[in-house]
Amino acid sequence: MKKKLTPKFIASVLAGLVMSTGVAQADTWRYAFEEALTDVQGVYATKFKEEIEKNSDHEVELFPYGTLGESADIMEQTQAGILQFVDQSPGFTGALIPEAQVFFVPYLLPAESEQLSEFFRTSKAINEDFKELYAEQGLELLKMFPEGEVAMTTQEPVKQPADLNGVKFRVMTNPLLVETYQAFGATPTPLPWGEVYGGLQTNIIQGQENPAFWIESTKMYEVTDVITFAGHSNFTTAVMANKEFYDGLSDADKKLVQDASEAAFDYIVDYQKGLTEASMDKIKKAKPEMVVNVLSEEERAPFKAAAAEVEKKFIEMTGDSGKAILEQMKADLEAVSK
Ligand code: 6CS
Repeated sequence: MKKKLTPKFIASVLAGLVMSTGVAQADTWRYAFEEALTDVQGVYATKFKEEIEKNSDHEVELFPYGTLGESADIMEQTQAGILQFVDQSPGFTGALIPEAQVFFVPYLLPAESEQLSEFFRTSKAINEDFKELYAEQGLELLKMFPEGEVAMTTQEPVKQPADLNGVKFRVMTNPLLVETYQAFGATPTPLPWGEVYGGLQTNIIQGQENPAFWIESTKMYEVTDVITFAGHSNFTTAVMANKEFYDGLSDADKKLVQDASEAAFDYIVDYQKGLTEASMDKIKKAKPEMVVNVLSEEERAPFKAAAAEVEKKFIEMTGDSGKAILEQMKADLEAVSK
């Protein structure tokens, strides 16, 4: 995970890829993601690969984080057709598709996991409206799925927004997350993933947010003292294909890709049962002095109040299109809450 991504290293990997296209079978599909093979995105990708290879002659080559660059790089490579599949989280897609920032309106998504997976499975906003927006960027959206409740990691306890005053808080590179953490009282600092551990270690930043499995697997707990669950967000990610590549597939291959995406979705929902608890247990074992706070309803109230302001900003940033997606999402959420 900590391999240095020098321009020379990236160039050599890309050169290798370009060269290999001449000799590799046209059927080898390349799929990059933002995490390690054993993290949630990697487990999803592995299941997708297994399904494709079990049901066809195609091969899927997986490129975890650290092999091809940052999230922005793998998106660029997919849009350019160097990669066929990419997993990029909306946290990084905001510049390309501003509406994808809707996932950062705090307290929008339900905390309850069955309800949440049902929402992703059935939502019109996710499965139809976002599909169109991604298509406009040359991307075939295959699946969006949740990766777990997001927790804040800091050096001091956070019980109220005022506790975040003066805290340089890393967020993924999207403008709405900056608004969210401003509304929460912090000083938001957008950074790509590769700069987070070092930034915390050297005190350039003092806080960040991520799901428990990621705080554990990337050893971020080593450079943090307090973990706070405020229930404000669930980490959402998205898997897509280069649209030109996808459109060029036979109907049978399109079905193969869709079926593999469905199977991987079901698998990853199941895989995540108990993952937050298991990850927190590992963190507490590795660092017994870690302070873990789950905010009460009363403590959450001022964070919830800030959500209205962020929602307003989202609509200002995205106009009618964003407003329509937000309304559709609320209707879809209402439908699964019954
Ligand atoms: O915070 C981030 O940047 C990273 N977090 C997760 C859970 N996955 C990938 C992403 O790069």
